[in-house]
Amino acid sequence: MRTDTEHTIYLKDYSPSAYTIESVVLDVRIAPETTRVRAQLTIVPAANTPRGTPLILDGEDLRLEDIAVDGAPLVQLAYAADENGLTLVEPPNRRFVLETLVAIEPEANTRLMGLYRSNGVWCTQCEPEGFRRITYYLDRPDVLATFKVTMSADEELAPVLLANGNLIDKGSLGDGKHYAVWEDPFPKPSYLFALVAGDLASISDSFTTASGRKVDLAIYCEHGKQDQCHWAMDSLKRSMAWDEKRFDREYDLDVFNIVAVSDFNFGAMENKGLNIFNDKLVFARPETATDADYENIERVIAHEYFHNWTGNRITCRDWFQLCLKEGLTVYRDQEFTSDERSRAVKRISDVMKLRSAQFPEDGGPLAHPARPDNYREINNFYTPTVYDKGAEIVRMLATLLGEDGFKKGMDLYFERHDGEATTIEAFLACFAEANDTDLDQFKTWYEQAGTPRIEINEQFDADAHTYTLTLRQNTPPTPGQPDKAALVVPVRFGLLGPNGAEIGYERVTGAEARDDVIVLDKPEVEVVFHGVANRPVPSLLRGFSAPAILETGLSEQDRLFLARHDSDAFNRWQAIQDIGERLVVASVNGESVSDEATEALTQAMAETLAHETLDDAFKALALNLPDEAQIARAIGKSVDPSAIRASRQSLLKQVFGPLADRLEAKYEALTSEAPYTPDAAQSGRRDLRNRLLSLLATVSTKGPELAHRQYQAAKNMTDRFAALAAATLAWTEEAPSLLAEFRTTYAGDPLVFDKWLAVNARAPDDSVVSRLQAILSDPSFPKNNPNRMRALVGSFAMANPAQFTRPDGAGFRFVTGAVLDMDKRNPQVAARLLTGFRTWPMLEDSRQQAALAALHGLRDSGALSRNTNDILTRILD
Ligand code: 0A1
Ligand code: ZN
Repeated sequence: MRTDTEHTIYLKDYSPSAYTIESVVLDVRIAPETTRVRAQLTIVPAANTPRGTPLILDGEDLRLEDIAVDGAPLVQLAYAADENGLTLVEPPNRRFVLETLVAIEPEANTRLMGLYRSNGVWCTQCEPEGFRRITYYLDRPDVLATFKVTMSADEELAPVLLANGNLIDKGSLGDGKHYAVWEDPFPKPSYLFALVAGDLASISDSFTTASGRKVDLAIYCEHGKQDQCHWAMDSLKRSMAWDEKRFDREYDLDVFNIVAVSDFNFGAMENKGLNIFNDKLVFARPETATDADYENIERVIAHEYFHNWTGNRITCRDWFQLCLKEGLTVYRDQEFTSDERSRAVKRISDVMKLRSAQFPEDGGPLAHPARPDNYREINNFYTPTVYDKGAEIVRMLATLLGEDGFKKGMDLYFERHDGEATTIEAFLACFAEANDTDLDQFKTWYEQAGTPRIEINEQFDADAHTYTLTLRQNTPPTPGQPDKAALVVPVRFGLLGPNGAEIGYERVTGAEARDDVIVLDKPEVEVVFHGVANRPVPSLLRGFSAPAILETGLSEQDRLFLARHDSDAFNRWQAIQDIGERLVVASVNGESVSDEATEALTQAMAETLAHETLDDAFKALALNLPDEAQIARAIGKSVDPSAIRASRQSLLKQVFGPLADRLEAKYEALTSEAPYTPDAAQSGRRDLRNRLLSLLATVSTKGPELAHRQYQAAKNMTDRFAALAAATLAWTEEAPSLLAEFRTTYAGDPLVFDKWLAVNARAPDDSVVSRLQAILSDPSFPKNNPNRMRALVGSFAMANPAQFTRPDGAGFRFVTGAVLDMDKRNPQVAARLLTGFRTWPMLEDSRQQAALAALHGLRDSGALSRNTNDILTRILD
């Protein structure tokens, strides 16, 4: 069905631009309804560009009002402007200045790409292809120019005027208007351009870099919200210090500004010196933000700041290289959180996220390599694969090369490519050279889609005192890639002796085993450990050392042993999850689950709960069964999400029911009167307490009452929302009234409204779809706001599998209906909501038919945007 090849762009077709732009001088006259942009581009033909090569500039939704070359107006035949851009038919064969004047309408811009207006504030989003909606340009990341921007606006409507770089001039223009001039000395691609104009409040602070440069920091927001910006500021300063300490990276401008806006398609954007944020990733105070919000803010502030070196100073040659900046920057923000909080807990949470978001993508119709080799719509490639698998690939490099080797590679990368737009090949070459090694095969991770499966066999020879591990890898086919090559898989391991301690061995033969890492780089490798007196229990893929699915064939006994003794916290958690997963899967498959098996798991959970040294946040993650989506992935085909839910709920009761008294006692013991702080220790304690509440709401008759009580008594949003979620997800009798109360209490706060929408969307009862439909159909529902739509529709499609996949199709139709409606205004967000369907081929037949009917209905409903059409076509392929 993949017939639409005319818009497909291929990596193999990359060629450098025939023209470059050295410098940009912009004059942006901001005014309600029509904003005018005068651009002076200093353009140079590349050395090998033949005379007379047309100059093709990108442009979208622009009205050209004036055009001149070196000050002389252009005659009609010398250029052509259409809906895709502007062509100069025969530009000068030397450096020249092209001047254009265009009119744009930010108020009508509901796509939120280019210059748009959010809550009265003019702001921009240019990555990946938004700059072309502001002026005609070579809108590609390998064209790097310096920018000088003069902005003017009505002083009352927009007292604050911000752009990239340093402020070099400002003043009054009379007539109630004023102006500001910003200059960014660092050459940058157009996607990093930003400006903001509006009536904003701010908080300010400063940071002195290691080399003594004082940087002025400010966070801008709507009036009255300043007190909610302090956590973001604190996170920024810690990020700046961390990047100096860990990667020797200092900030390079005199100012660093952050602006919070209410309408934003993604999380945040790393524009040079002027980061623009979705306000949900800035605002925090204990009464309205949860611990998870605080942690997210810290993470994303760090992420965008880290982009200054990995993304801005060194950028991407083309959009195929997106994970060069994103995978690496996610890796860096993960390391930051690990250093600031608990490394083990962070790793487990990241792997849970990878499995819930990236694995389904990698195993379904939307699978693509971390570096794709073709795309129709680049906006659809800001994916968990590019970001999170991209980070896993960098992490594997660090595992294979060791801390020092990895640092050497990073140092060389920063030194060699500063100021450039580069590629994955250039990045890998730095690590290969710095470590005198070959990474050619390793590169396959970037080029091959799909999650590898690793199968393990073991053999103990009591006479020879040898213990042999055989590791096999296999990556299933993905769209367009039927045959897969062997990857370089670092398998971190340990061998546990009878008392749970690591055993020693004399020597290893067979495959390469560096310290505690076996390198699985062929379809099959064998490792023989000599001098082993008793059969050890292997702990494999420690710390989740590769983004793979591990099949060990270990017995329940071995898994219980690991759950009790493994010194690797990740694998300890994994062992408990594996036991739970096997029990739920067996029960869904109608196999009998012995009392003994559930009792053993109950016992393991009891030990975890009572453990003296494991931290609270770890316990919160361990005291659970894998979620419904994880069970579905383990089953793999003909999935019936309702059956999974039923089995899982009943197993929760069997496993945790006998512990109800202990859960409750611990729940009470964790009560704290300490004033709220968002640090790891205190939030871990709340995590565990709220995890116990959620279990109690499901397995104990007292649970609903406890949830109700906690809801009323809560002194912060973490505890209040956790109580509401516990009641709603267990659909207790009080759930509807608590939901109603929450809605009224926080009526004025859009970010809390999102929490309410998201928890409503996850309710398990059969009326959920009609309730959601009613919410969405209310004329006052802010349908243009991406956060609201994602909270309601996205949460339903992604986090309520049993209701989304109802066999009557009502869940599917609710989502396609919302997508169709959203697509008219904001195609990027619509396309993303539609990815909720990415696992439909895994469903049992009647649900598959219902999903297909809804998808075909969408396809037949008229003209869809390129974004939505691209996702739809790939899903149906
Ligand atoms: N570079 C940003 C992500 C981003 C991408 C596209 C956007 O608008 C369409 C906005 C942000 C990041 O990684 O944070
Ligand atoms: Zn990023």
